[in-house]
Amino acid sequence: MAVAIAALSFTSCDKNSNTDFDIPSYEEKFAEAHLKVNEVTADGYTVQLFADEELFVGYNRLYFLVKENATGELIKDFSVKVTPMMDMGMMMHTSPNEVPSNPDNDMMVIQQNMVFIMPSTAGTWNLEGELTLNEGDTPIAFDIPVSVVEKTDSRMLTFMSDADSVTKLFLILDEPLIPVVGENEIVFGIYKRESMMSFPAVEDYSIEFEPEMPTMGHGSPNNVNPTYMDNGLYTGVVNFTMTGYWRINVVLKDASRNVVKEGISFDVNF
Ligand SMILES: [Cu+2]
Repeated sequence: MAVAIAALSFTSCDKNSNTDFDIPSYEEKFAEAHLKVNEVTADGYTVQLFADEELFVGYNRLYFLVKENATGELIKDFSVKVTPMMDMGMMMHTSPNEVPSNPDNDMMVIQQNMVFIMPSTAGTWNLEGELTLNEGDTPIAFDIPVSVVEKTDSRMLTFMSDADSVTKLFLILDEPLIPVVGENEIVFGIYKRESMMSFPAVEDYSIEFEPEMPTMGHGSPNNVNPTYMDNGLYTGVVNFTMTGYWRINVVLKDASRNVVKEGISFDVNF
């Protein structure tokens, strides 16, 4: 800030100065609000990958900006689609991922949300991508290697369905990302493994949850069980009556109200 003010006072009486001396570019502003994860060059373009934080096992929001190398300018109205792929040596598999879109109709950015189901300690994650500059063009292929960590308080649980004993399921906790005392939006996501190359969202389950403070022996009132939104995400309300260590106990049921899993929980510390 001090630099910006100095620059302003220096140039304010110079009639020839242009006004862009310290106005951050779109790219700079975006980079300030996000973490740049990686970037790769493909066919004269640079694909930049940003996220809200270091990529982790759970539900991640990924953002793509694309620059034309010849001009150094960001391009707009492009499309990017990536497929997350993990190479585990003996086998490869993908991961649940959503259809990309422009966040808030911002044509400079493509957002694609996805769930990384394992940390990079178990293998190598790569985003296999296609960049399309104009509709109908042949897509430009690119690969972005990424690193995925496991959070201390895990944001994903994986288990077999107790209802049929064969369906492998993935339950994620998305919100609250930054819990506060009082009512928080709580967002869960459910996905299943259809094959190593297909992990679709589960849209017809129900989720019941109960927060408790295990070390203090109490829960909280006014929690609201989630209802289905879209993309496998279910939204409700969790009430944290104080800061500290909370355990969120979850019961999953299928469309016929059979218990799919119980006795599972997420830990939240704040
Ligand atoms: Cu894996």
